[in-house]
Amino acid sequence: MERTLLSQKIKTDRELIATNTFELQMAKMPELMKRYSARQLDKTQQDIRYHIQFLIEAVSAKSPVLFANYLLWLKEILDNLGLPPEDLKMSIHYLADTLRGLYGADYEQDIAPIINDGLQKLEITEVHTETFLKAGLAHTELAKRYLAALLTGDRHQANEMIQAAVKSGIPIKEIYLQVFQNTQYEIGRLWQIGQITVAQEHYCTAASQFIMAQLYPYIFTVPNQGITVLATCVGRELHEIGLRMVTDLMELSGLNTYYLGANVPAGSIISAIKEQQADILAISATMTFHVSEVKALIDQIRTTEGGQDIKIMVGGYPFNIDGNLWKHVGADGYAADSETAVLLAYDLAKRS
Ligand code: B12
Repeated sequence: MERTLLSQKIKTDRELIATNTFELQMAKMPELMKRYSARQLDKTQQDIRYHIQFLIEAVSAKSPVLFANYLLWLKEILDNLGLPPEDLKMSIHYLADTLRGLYGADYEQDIAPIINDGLQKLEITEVHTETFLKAGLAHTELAKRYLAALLTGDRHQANEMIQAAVKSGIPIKEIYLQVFQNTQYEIGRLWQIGQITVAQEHYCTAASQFIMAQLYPYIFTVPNQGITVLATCVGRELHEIGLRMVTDLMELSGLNTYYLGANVPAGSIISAIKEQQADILAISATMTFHVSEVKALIDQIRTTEGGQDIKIMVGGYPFNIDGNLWKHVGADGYAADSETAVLLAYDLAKRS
């Protein structure tokens, strides 16, 4: 079976696969019923669904690194919850058994190499995500003070720090990348290792969006070069700040942007491209399980009247894990961050 078809088949079968895997794990590891609370058993089932979602994307894109990165991320979370990595490994083994039983030769050819690579990485890799606010990086001290203010619930102080930094001459671009982006990554790390709550993450994220908006008088001052970039997150993607940073720095460089944010249906994106006469479409995805939606959206645009000419750039977490993923989704280019995204947009505009 062709690998796109195989990944679609796994998608269709995912509830069956999740149930069979969970039942197999409980049958082979009956002590889990005693060792785990009802909530942990529930989470184990939920995790199996996640394993399948990430695996589907890795199979479709022929990208072992997407699955291995997910396993290492989950290992770190489980470590911090005091759960042994052995449980995760066994869960992946039972998932493999279930998939082998369902797909036979297709399993051996297209799924086994990805699962085996992930298991091997789990075996040999010590995971300990380091702080994103490393000493020696530009503006780390400011980023640390900014995050400390947010974590104590003082967004006014955090806002004042940023306003003062801009007035002291620190370029907006540097504040975006070294302060906002790095503190968002650090917040993610702190959540992942159980040091902050979801509520704290939500507070900090909302506060940073508000503080970024206070900088708009500086951002919307640059003469427009007549190139329009329509920017959107794909499908059910909720992470929108990365894309917002991309469009803000584009505005600052003279590009005209039309930012749609998170959770936009494909039909609306396609009509907005026409209405805005966009030259470039920028698509963002953070969750790996949205990569196939990026591909489906690009396929749909390319088969829509007038959709062949628009240049399409992509970015976000999974594209940073696998540097070739942008080709798989059919984009014209990819950039790792908002600074290089601006350069890419000008480059794509020249090519159109
Ligand atoms: C804030 C946040 C949220 C918020 C988002 C709110 C919002 N309004 O955006 C909420 C609470 C909704 C959320 C939800 C979830 N989140 Co979250 N979230 C984050 C967090 C802490 C910060 C995201 C962020 O703002 N990053 C800062 C921006 C600037 O960085 P960026 O996105 O990478 O963008 C840069 C580049 O990638 C690039 N770029 C981005 N887009 C584009 C587009 C183009 C065209 C180009 C060229 C470049 C480009 O340029 C950007 C700027 O330089 C991250 C941590 C992290 N490492 O990012 C976790 C994180 C992404 N979340 C994570 C998870 C697991 C989830 C949930 C599944 C949690 C849950 N159990 O519900 C859900 C999934 C929601 C969904 N369906 O989309 C994990 C993902 C792990 C993984 N292995 O995939 C992370 C990494 C946290 C962690 N360390 O564990 N989250």
